[in-house]
Amino acid sequence: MVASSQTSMTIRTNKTKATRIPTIDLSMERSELSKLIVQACEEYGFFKVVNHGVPKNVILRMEEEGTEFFAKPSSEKCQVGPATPFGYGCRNIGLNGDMGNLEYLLLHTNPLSISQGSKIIANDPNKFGCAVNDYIEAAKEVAAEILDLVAEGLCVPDKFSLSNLITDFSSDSVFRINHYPSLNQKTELSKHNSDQLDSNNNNIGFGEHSDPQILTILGSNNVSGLQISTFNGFWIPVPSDPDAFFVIVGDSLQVLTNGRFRSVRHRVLTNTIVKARMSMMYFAAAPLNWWIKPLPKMVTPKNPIIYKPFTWAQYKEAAYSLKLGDSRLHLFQA
Ligand code: GA4
Repeated sequence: MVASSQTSMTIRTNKTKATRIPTIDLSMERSELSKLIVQACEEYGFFKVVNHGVPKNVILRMEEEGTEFFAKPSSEKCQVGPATPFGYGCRNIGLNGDMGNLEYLLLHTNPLSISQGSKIIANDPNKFGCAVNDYIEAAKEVAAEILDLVAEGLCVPDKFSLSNLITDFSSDSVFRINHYPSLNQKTELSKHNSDQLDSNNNNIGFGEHSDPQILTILGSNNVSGLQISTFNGFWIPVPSDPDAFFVIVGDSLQVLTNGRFRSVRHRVLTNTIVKARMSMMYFAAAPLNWWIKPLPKMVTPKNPIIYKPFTWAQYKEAAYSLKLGDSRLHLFQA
């Protein structure tokens, strides 16, 4: 395993490294689990979970709905867009000109938005809405369980202080389905636009960034493409596993742990895709007007507070005013 280096400046290279990413078996004994999760969050800000308990049919139904939607003609899909930020998006990411070789659906997780969105997204809105709600509920449970284990592992006195942020009915969590067409598929995407390449001629599906939220639960079909950056600047390709979830530490969890965990930069490369990659992500966030600040337990004379408190709405506004790959946390340094 690569030990994390605690240097404040990371020189990011384009070197990739075949490294086994941490895999956490959620059926293990609790005290052991919480230790392993804390260690994975510290070393990588990323891990894979197996035996998560989410029924296969919840995942398959969501995947089927995604496949059905993305197979529609472009003219129909575009009626659900543009994504500003919610709705159908094709190549455009966010509001400041970022682009990727993908199309996506971005939805707020509040049940009313899902039911309204379903009406314009799907031929059978009820079936689509149920699939999305079931997937979101399952992913939320996994995220809350992981946050409880994190709190235990960090010896935080209130075991629910992290999970409460994301389980509140007014949480601002979002759900996203990304569809990366195969490179040999002549799709609407590649007909009209040139591919997004970086300086190393990498075909960029989704550019390098960190997630602003607390935790992301990512599921995908059996097509790889995701890479994570180690804290000392290597890219690690993450082999796909449709039976697992991948957990991504977001900026907000970095703040809540006062920098003990760091959000992981990640990207999707579409260089070798022969079949379309589809990923489904639940971005667990706090309610808009709730404060994000280091947990008291994480602040000690040896580890003085490094972030100013901010509301989730303030952080989100900062994220949306910047480019995808920009770092944002420095704006909130104490
Ligand atoms: C990254 C994580 C989530 O996909 C997302 C993205 C959002 C968007 O696509 O609309 C952002 C991006 C994400 C971070 C910076 C801003 C906002 C695009 C962008 C340029 C939905 C999110 O919450 O932040």
